[in-house]
Amino acid sequence: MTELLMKDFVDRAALERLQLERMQNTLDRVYNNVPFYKQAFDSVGVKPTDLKRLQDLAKFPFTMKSDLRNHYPFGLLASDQKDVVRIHASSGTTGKPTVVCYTQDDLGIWSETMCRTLEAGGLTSRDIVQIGYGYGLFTGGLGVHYGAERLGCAVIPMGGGATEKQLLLIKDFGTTAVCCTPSFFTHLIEVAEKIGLDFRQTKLRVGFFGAEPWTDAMRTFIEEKSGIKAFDIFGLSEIIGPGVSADCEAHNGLHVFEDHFYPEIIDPDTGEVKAPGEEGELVFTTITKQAMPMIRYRTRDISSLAYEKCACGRTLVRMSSVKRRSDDMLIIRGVNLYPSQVESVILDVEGTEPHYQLVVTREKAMDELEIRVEVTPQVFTDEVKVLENLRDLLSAKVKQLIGISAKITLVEPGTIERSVGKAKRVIDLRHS
Ligand code: DLL
Repeated sequence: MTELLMKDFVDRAALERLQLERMQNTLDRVYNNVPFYKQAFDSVGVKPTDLKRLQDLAKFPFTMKSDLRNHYPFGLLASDQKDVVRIHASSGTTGKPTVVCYTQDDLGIWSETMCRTLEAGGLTSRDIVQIGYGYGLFTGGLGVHYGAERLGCAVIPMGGGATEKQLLLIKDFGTTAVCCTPSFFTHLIEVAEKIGLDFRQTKLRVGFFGAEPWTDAMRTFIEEKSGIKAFDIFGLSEIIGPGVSADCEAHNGLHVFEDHFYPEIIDPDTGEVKAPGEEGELVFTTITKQAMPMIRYRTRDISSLAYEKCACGRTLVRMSSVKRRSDDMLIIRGVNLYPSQVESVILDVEGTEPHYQLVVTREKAMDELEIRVEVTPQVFTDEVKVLENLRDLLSAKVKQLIGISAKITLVEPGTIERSVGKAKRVIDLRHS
């Protein structure tokens, strides 16, 4: 076991002492260095010294994405500008990007937690890791890259896209691990089939998939089609990038690297902290980051926390995999719906492909949902009756499991646009 990996198996009492000390230091630093935090703490009458126990964090105010935007680009810096060595940004849906900064120490933390992420999926310095996340302002590419290098792997900095070249390198370079979005990997599977490349005949054995929600049904699809083991990796730019939490071989939630990132689950409406096991919005406080620490950052991601020891032996808390965000919920004729629910239904039915899109329109004040689903080439060339039966079956399942009537449109393989990064599953035309 490497020295880094040992950090995943620490005694919880010792971990909590370390967290408290680090949290106290962080609160003190931001209060004294960042006017935004001083004002936010003062406005609710709390001081860093009010944090006597970890639970006292609940007294402190939340930080939101809008706070980063309002202090664009560098207003939340807690370090001297000269100590910043890297800047990333995540593109918001509207307007200015959210900017995040790193000191040299922050990059060290990041490569450490990404290294632990890859170790949790069984990688060692013998592995050849192909990075299919985008490089650039997005944190995916460089974040995973540094972690893999820290582990001593041979890193192939492919970046996103270039599907056929990705496949060529997997075959010729003997890539053992691939890192990309799950939706892009389904595209790699598809093109591999087309050009007659069988992953089982290559050295590829594991994939680290994240940056977007994906279901257990998708994991099964990926593992069965490609023969590799699929691990879920989670993170967000504001907290560090990828490397906030990681799946282990038990696949029973993602271990949060709690010695750096302190998680809470809150009720998104009241802001109250919820008990372990209860579902709610995930909130993180960074307790070691220097350049841009985040205090109680609201992620909008829905999850729950489990503190029981994992079958893998890790003592770090597990967060349930993020299947939805509070802001990707569609309300259609009063029914709440998440794209991931549709994904589970589709992948449960024989003859479909994991390429789908939800199109929402409004006609005469009535919301209409169309679910476009690709079918397999075999089904597509079958008789019309087969297609009709499949459409009726999907429609009935959506009605039964999600409680909504939707128009199902079965489309030819390859019709829905493939993503190289995060998939765009929803086209909402109601407000355009
Ligand atoms: O997506 C960081 C990342 C890169 C994570 C590569 C994993 C792999 P952002 O662009 O800031 O950062 O987007 C963060 O993506 O709040 C979630 O909503 C979503 N997300 C990230 N990982 C997962 C995952 C990167 N494993 C936002 N499952 C987060 C579900 C995920 N959602």
